[in-house]
Amino acid sequence: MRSADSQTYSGYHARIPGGTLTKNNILIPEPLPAYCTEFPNLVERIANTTDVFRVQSTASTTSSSDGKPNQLLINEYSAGQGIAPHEDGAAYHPAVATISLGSAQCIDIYQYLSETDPSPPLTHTLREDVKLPSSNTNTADDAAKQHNGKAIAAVPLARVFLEPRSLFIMTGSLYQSHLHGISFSDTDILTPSFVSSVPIANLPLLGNPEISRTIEKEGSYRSERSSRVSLTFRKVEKVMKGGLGAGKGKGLFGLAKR
Ligand SMILES: O=C(O)CCC(=O)C(=O)O
Repeated sequence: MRSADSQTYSGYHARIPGGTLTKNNILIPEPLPAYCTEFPNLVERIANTTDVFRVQSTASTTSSSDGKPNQLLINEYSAGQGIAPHEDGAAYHPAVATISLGSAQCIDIYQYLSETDPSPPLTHTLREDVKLPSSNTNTADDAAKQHNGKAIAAVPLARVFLEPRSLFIMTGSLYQSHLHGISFSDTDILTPSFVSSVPIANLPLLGNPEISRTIEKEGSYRSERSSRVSLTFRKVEKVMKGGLGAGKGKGLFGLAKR
């Protein structure tokens, strides 16, 4: 998957159709490719499945309120590749819809441990018997890394198993005040509770019945990773009206890296 609008970030490979962001977080729009707007019309299907992309118009929002994402991020990971915990940034409406293709991979949700501005605790889980670590049990000593000067918990707060052909929607505080990342590993160990590994939050929703059967018998399920491609749909809130021609001569062409 190589093209003029593709870049490589720490091993995995990323491509961003739908337009380019200026340094001021304004999208210079380009049409999304036909493979996600015509057949299959993924954009329409996502808009029909969830209203997370329906923006309320405000003075600073110039996106349409049609409930559709307007940018696609395509990442390709080989076994062993991942992405460090991060937030997607202020350019986006706080929602993301990710389709996974190829291999399965776990995505991890991390909390900030900052004393002044911690991530809020998760208020519910998909399974009541799944115990997540409370945010109060973490201290600054548990922090593994920093992001924008704020300490991040070393152990993920939650883990979601992204099966091939699944749609994962993340919004609310998970998007706005937590971080997400994918471990640099070639194996995911799926467990139902916090024993040897972070429990899988979406176990009851998984399509592969083999996983629950194996966990019931053996206590965990081992998923070997191979190549995974993710299609991450997002909505940039500010869109340049008229596309590229509109910004000429207005000093808008400092393009953001991502
Ligand atoms: O590939 C994924 O599922 C997550 C990608 C992601 O978080 C990103 O590229 O910002």
